[in-house]
Amino acid sequence: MVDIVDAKFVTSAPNIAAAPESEQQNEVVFMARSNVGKSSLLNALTNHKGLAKVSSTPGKTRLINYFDVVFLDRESAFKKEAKFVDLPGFGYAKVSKSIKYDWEKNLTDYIAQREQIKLFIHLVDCRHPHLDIDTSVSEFLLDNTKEGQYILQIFTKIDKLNQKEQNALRREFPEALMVSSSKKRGLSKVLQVIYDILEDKVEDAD
Ligand SMILES: Nc1nc2c(ncn2[C@@H]2O[C@H](COP(=O)(O)OP(=O)(O)O)[C@@H](O)[C@H]2O)c(=O)[nH]1
Ligand SMILES: [Mg+2]
Repeated sequence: MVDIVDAKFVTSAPNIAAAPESEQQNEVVFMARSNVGKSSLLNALTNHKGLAKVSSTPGKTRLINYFDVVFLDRESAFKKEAKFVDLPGFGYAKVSKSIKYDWEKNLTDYIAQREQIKLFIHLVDCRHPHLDIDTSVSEFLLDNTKEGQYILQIFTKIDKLNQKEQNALRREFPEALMVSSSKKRGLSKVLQVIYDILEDKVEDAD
């Protein structure tokens, strides 16, 4: 079992040029449309209620926020440092031909160029699994991830679906994980998967 035993805000940056210097490829990027539950998940995973402010005004923050986190593997007592990176929410502009027009250039540059990223976590509201903007993001990620980088899709707010609906979603997206931050479901699985990827304990790199 893996826990996060320490988490603290480090800094904010408006773009990749201002991102913190680092020699390690240990960044986990969280991306989602506004209001999908990104801040709530960051708080739940780190067990830190105020870490990412759960904003009542979606889309307000346009900065990339960095958090230092420490994982603890309870079996081996091994500690692993990583950075959680909270990207600004997307999806307010109209979806157009290319993601570059409906999503900020800063973000696409960041995703395509920031070599310290190990894992992209794409959060999707379980009630809206087929929005164009999320499909664009998935395609953009598949096109832009480099060797050694991983993509993980996570459905949020799973407490909003009944068991039958959850099963159908699982069948359609067998590789995705499902969480409820409010009901604290699926969180330890997410932590384990992130940890294993950071530790290169997974086989299927894409
Ligand atoms: N039912 C339910 N609501 C959630 C969950 N996670 C977040 N929310 C709610 O969704 C809204 C947006 O959450 P927030 O974390 O601020 O989303 P963000 O804009 O992606 O950072 C808030 O009203 C949260 O209380 C969840 O797991 N279940
Ligand atoms: Mg937020």
